[in-house]
Amino acid sequence: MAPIAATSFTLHRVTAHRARAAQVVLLALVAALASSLLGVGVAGPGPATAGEPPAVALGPPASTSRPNVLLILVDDMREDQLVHMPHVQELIADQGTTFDNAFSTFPLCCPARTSILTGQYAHNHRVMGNDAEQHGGYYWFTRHSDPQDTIGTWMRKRGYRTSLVGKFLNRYGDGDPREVPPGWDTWSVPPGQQAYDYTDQVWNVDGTLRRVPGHSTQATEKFTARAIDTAKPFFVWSGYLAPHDAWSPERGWHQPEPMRADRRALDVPPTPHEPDMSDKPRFLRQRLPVLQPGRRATIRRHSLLMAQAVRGVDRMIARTIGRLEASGELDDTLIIFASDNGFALGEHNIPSGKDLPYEEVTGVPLIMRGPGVPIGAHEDTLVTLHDITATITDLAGARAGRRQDGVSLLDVVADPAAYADRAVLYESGGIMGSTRELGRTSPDRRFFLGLRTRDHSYIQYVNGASELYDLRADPRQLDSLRDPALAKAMRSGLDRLKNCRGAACNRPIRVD
Ligand SMILES: [Ca+2]
Ligand SMILES: [Ca+2]
Repeated sequence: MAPIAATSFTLHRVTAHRARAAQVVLLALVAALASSLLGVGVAGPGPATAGEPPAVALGPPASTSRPNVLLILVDDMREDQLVHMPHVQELIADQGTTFDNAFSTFPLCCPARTSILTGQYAHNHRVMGNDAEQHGGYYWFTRHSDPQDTIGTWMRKRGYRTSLVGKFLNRYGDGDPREVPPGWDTWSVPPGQQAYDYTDQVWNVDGTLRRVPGHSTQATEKFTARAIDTAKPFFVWSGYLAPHDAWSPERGWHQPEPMRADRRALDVPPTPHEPDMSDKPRFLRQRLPVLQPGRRATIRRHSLLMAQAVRGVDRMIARTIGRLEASGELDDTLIIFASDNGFALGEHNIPSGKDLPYEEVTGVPLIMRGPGVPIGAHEDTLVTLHDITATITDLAGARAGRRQDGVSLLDVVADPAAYADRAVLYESGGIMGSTRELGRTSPDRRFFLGLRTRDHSYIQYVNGASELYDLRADPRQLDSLRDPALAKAMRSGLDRLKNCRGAACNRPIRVD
């Protein structure tokens, strides 16, 4: 199929979305009229009393005022760790839509978070790592991108009360720990290394430093409670540290610290390993010797601590949703739950890590509920973290100052067929610190590029090595293929996306 021209593609999407929005508004008007005529309250759309039931049960209609937005972002959580979140499943997934193919396109904290902040791929927002040496971190963002031009400033201009809570961009606060970046009405963020301390963190609360006793997960929920306790409409970005590794002045870096209440047995899978690495590029084979049983036991312990840390976040999210219900705002709030990147726990003999082109690392949980969102649905279209940005501005009617590389997830769920041949670009600043093995410095700080289509994954390293997987036959990526024709087709798709901007990032790419 030939690529659809950008203009008609855009028009089609906008039309579908507007038509659905109009339908939702109409439903709301009918409900309001019925309630005034009958003198009874009508809660939500309810079951259809006459005519044909809708094909898809949608979340509550949007009220006449703008809906609230709550983005809950966890750190380093894998998609398969959702099994440890019963409340998120019941209160968000069962009441909304789960995106089964959601990707962090630069699966490392700072580039991924900046993608949500800006709605752009890393090559457009220019944050390529967590630290200045990697061309990344908060101060790289303020110097080389525009800190006045983010989802915070756009939503604030649109009349939203904006709050950022918890983990922000890496290295933020290393300079002035009292700084409050533009765009945020309330600011509750642990600066510098405090971001990684699970207990008794120092927080910057609206420009004042305060030590907050207790666990980081609990503190994040408390500051989230403060942020949502406001006149509507609000936009709250609530970032949990869990289940990321921990840091403390006494112990340095170590495995995550769950809350005491969650330190109990949980069912975590045995650590995988890859006995035959002969299909992998040589520099990876050398770096990743087959994991021995003792090492695998340590990784399983890490996996358990992450699962316990995730459970704590789950309990806190239930608390937050309870607060929204009590204030009467739950039905009028778009809630998005996501992780900034996935995490390897033994796959391909990687002991632990991110910034890698494998499914466990690029794949992230992404779930959404709220006005107009299909209830209890699963969507398998390929979507990205920067689609979250386009979704929020779409729902709010806010104007993004930057060209958006993503698409609104509301458009995706309204018309998935329009996105059936969408592909996703992977880009990365390093692979487990292996830039030396890769042999040379990449001027744009991208040490691998990749293309993820529905069925295939193709990775190209700057040293010329590549990997190619058929995900239908080999979902665990154990056997990289030598298929020159397929590799050529994937490379051509990759060439179309690797420097894309705006709508060009979302044109169909078909590889057979
Ligand atoms: Ca992360
Ligand atoms: Ca293999």
